[in-house]
Amino acid sequence: GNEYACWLQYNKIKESAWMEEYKTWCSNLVVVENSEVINSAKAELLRGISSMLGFNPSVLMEPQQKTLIMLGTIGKTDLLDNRINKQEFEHLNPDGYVIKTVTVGEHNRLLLIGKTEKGALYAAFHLLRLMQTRKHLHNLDIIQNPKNPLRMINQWDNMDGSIERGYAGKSIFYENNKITTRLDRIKDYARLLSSVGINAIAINNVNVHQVETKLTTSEFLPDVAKIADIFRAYGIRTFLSINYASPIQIGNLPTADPLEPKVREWWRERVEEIYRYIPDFGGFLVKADSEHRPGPFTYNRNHADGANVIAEALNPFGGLVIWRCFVYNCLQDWRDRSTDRAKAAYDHFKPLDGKFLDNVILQIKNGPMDFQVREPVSPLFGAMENTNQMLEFQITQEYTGQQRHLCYLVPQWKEVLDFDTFAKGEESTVKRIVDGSLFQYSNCGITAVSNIGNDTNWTGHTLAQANLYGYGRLTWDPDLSSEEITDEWVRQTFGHDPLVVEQIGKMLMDSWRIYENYTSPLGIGWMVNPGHHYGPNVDGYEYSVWGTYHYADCHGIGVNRTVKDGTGYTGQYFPPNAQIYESLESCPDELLLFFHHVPYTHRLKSGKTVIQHIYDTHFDGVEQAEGLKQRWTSLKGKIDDARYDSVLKRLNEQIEHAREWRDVINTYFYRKSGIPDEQNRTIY
Ligand code: BDP
Repeated sequence: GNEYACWLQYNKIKESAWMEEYKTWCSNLVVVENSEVINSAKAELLRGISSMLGFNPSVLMEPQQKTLIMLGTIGKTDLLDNRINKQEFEHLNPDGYVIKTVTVGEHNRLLLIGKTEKGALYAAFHLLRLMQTRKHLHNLDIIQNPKNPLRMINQWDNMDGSIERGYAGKSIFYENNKITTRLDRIKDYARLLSSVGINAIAINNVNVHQVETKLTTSEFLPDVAKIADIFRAYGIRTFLSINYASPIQIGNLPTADPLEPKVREWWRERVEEIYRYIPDFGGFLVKADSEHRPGPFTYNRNHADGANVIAEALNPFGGLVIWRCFVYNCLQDWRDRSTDRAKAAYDHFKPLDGKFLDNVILQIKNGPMDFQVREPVSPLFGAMENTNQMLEFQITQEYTGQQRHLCYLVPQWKEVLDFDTFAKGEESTVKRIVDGSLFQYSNCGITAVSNIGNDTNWTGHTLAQANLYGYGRLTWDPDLSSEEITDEWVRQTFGHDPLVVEQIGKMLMDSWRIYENYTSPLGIGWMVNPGHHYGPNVDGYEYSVWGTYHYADCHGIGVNRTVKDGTGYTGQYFPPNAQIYESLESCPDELLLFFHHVPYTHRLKSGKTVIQHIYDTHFDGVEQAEGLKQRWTSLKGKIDDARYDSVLKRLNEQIEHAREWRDVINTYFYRKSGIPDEQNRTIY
């Protein structure tokens, strides 16, 4: 069905001019190479073309016809090499490719040529995207090179079939503490991921329980290998999340101390066995000393000691250790105002710069707290010149409406990627740090927590498919604009009706701001129900151990994170960011309460007081949520019923919950401050 296909709809082309043009090119396909990845590319081309054009192209070993497509890799056959300037490939990464239409005399060739076979696969998907978005094929001259070496997905799937922070059904990987036998769905997931350039995946939750600890053993490795086989055919390397206490839990050792020789030996043996099953195994993702997970701290070792012992074991096989920096005290005393959770990652990791082996990468969440609707960028980016870094986003909408609310995150991610850290002067943007160009990291990139489950539409909210799509596209090229990505996605997913393209585009582009408007204001975050994190609860986390406070009282609100008289967090940034955030005058409105504690009557740059801003955004936010529904209902009849109805249902739910947010937040602040709304709207 349409819901299941996501952006790989390959709908029959009805416009005859396009049909004619594409038919000319796509009737014949020359593929001489024969490998798993090339076969995936070929299969996808056949599937897409036959579905869009209604016939099966002939697959040939030799270019006999006048006009045809040729697919392959550079340097493998004269057939391709003779038609293209090989120098064009010299500067490409292994995953790069060239798409070109060349005409020699009577002959027209559309060349899809990868630097490696993965590049050829991406080129095939690119061609299908061109067709789905109705682009001409006769004058193509495209060179594509992914900016990030690692373009990764983290599944937070548990083997009992549940998904931590999953809002789209159960796991497609596991059921009943076993790996699923329904491998078809995993293959379709691989197609979706590879179509947007994803090349790595960690297939189990970072919180590794008893049973998942055994994924690294022969009890489960044969089945893990089956999953890795599927992903490999789509250019994706498989990783496992591991439990740092594995040597104790499955190795029967008395300790997991990284400096203990027996522990070192144990990891070596474990890794050797894994590579016997999965020769191109990616490596391990590790959440250690974080939220009650075991780690090197137990043995008074630091994170570099902790990561390096595993990295040593993986190194001979080209494997990586991806070590998460989400390390903070989750048992904090809320009465202690000197501890600031936002500072934790920097404080833990910055002193270890240069101490990690080269096949270790530090994985850093985009913000210093935890995937809130708005946070500043983590000050750790750029602060470790001699340590590989990668960026972690959350596609799953834990704090952004849990796929019941529409919240398109591409604009948020763009802001993070474009943020200038000034780590090495101007233009030290986050995207240039994690793509490796600023400090010449070779192991780096972007990762994100997936938003899919076994719901028919994968993502619960059908429009949340756009987040997965947009994420992948940004990992390939962070310089793409939100608008370009959105337009591509809508056209591929819903077709080309101008009203559909315009309205859904607007819905997506406005949705993050709308969600922010009716939820927590001005960068303060966290006003959610503890535990499941859905719906408003202003003081839910205020007197708890998690380090997530807003300090609202009858006078004001916000966290003073200044160096002058606050927690000192602003000092973790490079100048001029440190000064910009430190000063009340220059701190941007949208992050004001993240950095400063101010009275409700404090005037924002917008000219409004903080309290009036809170009221206004919450009233506006609900109206805007209602506006989303109006846009959607204007498309009735232009979208298939299944998708139309399911999205409408979610939008109704969103409106209802937006009202709840508005009323709870406004009432809370009215009662705390005693200051009435200038417009006298209803506050309870
Ligand atoms: C938090 C989630 C929790 C994750 C944790 C993490 O609430 O479920 O385990 O992040 O990233 O956002 O490790």
